Amino acid sequence: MNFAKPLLRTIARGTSLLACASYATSALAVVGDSEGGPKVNQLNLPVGVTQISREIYDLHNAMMILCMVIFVGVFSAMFYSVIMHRKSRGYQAATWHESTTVEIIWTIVPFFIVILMALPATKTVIAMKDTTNSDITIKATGSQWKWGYDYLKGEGEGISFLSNMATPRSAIGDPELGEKAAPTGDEYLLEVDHPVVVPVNKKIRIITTANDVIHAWAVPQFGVKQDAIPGFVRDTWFKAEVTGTYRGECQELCGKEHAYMPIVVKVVSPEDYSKWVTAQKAAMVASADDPSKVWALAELMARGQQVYGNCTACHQADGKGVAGSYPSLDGDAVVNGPKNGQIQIVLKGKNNKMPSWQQLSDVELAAVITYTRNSWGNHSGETVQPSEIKAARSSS
Ligand code: HEC
Ligand SMILES: [Cu+2]
Repeated sequence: MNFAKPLLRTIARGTSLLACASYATSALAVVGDSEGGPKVNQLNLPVGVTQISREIYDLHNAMMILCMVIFVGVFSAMFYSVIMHRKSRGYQAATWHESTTVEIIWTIVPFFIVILMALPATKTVIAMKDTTNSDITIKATGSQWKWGYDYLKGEGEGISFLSNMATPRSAIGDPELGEKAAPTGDEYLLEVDHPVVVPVNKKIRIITTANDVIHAWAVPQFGVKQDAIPGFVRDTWFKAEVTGTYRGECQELCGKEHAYMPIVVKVVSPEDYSKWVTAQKAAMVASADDPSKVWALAELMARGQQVYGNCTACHQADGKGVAGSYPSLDGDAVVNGPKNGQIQIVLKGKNNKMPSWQQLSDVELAAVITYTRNSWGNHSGETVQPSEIKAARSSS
């Protein structure tokens, strides 16, 4: 069906242009297209930047056209018969039944149509499932409501980080409190603090799994969508052919903040990728932790300030939170109360609103808790040591 592709794309683009033109005058909350994400008034699938995504796009269009042709054919015949051969024109109903010829035709024709659709689709589905010979393997772990990434194989092996949505919660607004959303820009709800970085033109295998409920890792521009299931390991792959930033979202309803766990993948040149790997490795060495070490308050504070980046979206950098939605940690009774109360909340979460942070290491948790207990108006002066986090983990 190669001859049809340019034609189909032209038709598809024309349709979305038409739609854009007719909506251009209405006021939109998000002004422009998001870079590597959805476009304003986008109607069709993105063509994408991988072989697979282009194949999906072409299959989708080809099948839509095939369906349209059948639709028009069947309904034309039906309406023609109903209108032209109506009783008031003096037509007599035919009385024949059980025509073997007709029955054979209406079995054979759909059979060939199905084969016509199944052959190219099967070819693409098999290619999508072929995760062999990958250059880099990355594990993506879904949890309520963020992604964790571990580079398991290939250049960058050993790198691991959490990826949180970077849009501040205060910009989302709480409809229950009568608040309106105030979009921060074209990347609203599609921006993260730590994007996945991969080299261009390399086969990247993504292994998906989850900590709590089923999530799904999906990036439309790559033609990739794979469920992330707790206790199971699934995989998918992509080979991006164009450098740039590409965006996706969790695509399996996973709870209250399902909409707030975006996926951002930066595709860079091989040289830039090597630079990024070197920088990440250096940062990991710098923050490599000796779990039995007793940390000084100043050390924990410095480390805790970095880790607190995970918390600013809700509790804000000044610790004041968002009235009505996210409690202020500044002057908070829990933060200024007994250590263990706070350790339990940060470790396990609270009321399904405050997420669990069990994925952070003992040192990171000790540091961030110490940080909140000694910042803004809080001056406990005491440290929380990694050993205390370890004890709290094993006692639960
Ligand atoms: C997704 C938004 C969100 C993020 C991110 C978040 N929190 Fe919370 N946090 C909450 C909410 C909501 C509550 C209140 C839960 C309740 O009381 O029902 C809360 C409560 C708390 C409390 C208890 C306060 C109290 O008075 O009960 C502490 C301590 C806390 N968070 C610390 C942290 C730390 C440390 C981080 C970062 C590692 C963090 N939070 C990240 C939403 C968040
Ligand atoms: Cu999810």
